Amino acid sequence: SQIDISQDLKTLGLKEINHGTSTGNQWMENDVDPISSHSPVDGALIGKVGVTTPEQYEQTVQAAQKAFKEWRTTPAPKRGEIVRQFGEKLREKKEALGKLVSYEMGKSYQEGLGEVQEMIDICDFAVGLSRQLHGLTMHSERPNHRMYEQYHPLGVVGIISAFNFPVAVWAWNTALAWVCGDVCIWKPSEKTPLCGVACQNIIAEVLAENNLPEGISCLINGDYKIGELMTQDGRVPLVSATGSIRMGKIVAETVGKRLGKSLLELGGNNAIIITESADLEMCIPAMVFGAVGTCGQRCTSTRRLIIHESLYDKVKNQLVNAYKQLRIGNPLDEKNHVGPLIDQDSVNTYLAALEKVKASGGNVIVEGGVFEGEGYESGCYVKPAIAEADNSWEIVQHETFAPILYIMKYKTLDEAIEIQNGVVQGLSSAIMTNNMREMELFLSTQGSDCGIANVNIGTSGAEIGGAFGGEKETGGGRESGSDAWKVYMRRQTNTINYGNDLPLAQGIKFDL
Ligand code: UN1
Repeated sequence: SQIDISQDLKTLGLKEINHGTSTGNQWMENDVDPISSHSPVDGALIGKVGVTTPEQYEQTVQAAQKAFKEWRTTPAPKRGEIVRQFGEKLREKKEALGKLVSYEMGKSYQEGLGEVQEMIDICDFAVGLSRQLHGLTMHSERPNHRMYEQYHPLGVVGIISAFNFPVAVWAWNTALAWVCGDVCIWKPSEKTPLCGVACQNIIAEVLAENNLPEGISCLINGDYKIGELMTQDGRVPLVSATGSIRMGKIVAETVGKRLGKSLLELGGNNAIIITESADLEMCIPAMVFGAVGTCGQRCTSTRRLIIHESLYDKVKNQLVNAYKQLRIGNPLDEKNHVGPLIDQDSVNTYLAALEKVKASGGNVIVEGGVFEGEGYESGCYVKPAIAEADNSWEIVQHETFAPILYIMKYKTLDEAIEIQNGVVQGLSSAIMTNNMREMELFLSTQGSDCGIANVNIGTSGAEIGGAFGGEKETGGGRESGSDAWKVYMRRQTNTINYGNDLPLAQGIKFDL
């Protein structure tokens, strides 16, 4: 059956050919070949999006800088009100946007809706935050002096996002940045450019309804060369980038060279430790969702299971059975659990990884492969696979963005934690246990070295209220909840002398 989302595209203001550069309500055109966005669901062309030229980038930054001058003087709670209105519009368009996310990216419709829900949640969070951009006050060592700190906006924030969360990651960044008084320029993934245009249309409406200047929310499109214009640009004090470790190292180096700030959210190699006391009935769905959800294309996807030897065979059998129940196909059809990979390149990477596992000596217990025939015409549907593997193998050390799960055995919890931490990435981790000592050890300084450590839930599906991000080659950045907002602001320490003398700090004498 033909998939028709034309009504949703219309609701989101999308056309066959869309301009790709915008400062809000102003869209810039040019005659460069646009990006064609094909759906991995059925291979159909969804629409085209214009590519930003260097001249248009220049115009965009100038508009953003100009808007910043006005936006930074708008009281933070008033900025919060704009974000509140944005959240309201997202609620109205949740189904249409969720469907576009599902169709352009390939994740299940449920997960598409979940992604839009994350946008709504972060808007709510940001509205509250707009009255809580707190600094501390300190007691001065000098008499009749007062010390305090305040947070000021940074300026233009660049956001580079990935295809796998084509709308939520932008929202995490931009909703916080806006209440902090920053203006944003967003470069979405060239694999999901229509999601970018759809979001820009929504915020542009809010900005116009409130008579706000062009430049508070800007969109640019293209490949890494367009992103590079931002990373090299001294007028962009913060670049927040989500994507591969390879990309993150280039961004960090380029932004670091000009001593700018970068917020990096890079690859994960997330593991679940299944201990002897684990409640398997509860854990199996968590493990399977973690491994196959979003077709293994979350940075938080479960890639490794570290299983206690006493349970190993039992867990293995239960997993094999659970994988037999999985329905793979059109993600807009709600009876399917898993949709396609993003594109053909990704399918090739998946196949090459499976070959490598076998060549390394891995024992594949759930075979992979590419689906063919009716309903699979895009060529992007693959079988989630499981292999018994060794943590030290290069392929296991590497993040393959596909549904391949590696399982391994352990004897002592110390050994399990060592395996869990024995990768270059440090994003998410979990332990399945009903034993308080095991749980506390896992969460202690001797435990997981990741930015996220969970007990009795999987590695993926974090809520927006916590700080999101990871250590080591995951890049160290934190987005979303807790005090992640601080990276979008500059801190200023203020000392005020309200007395009639000038005592120096540290008791230094300087008599004239
Ligand atoms: C990502 O894959 O880049 O925790 C973000 C999760 C989601 C976000 C993932 N809330 O799985």
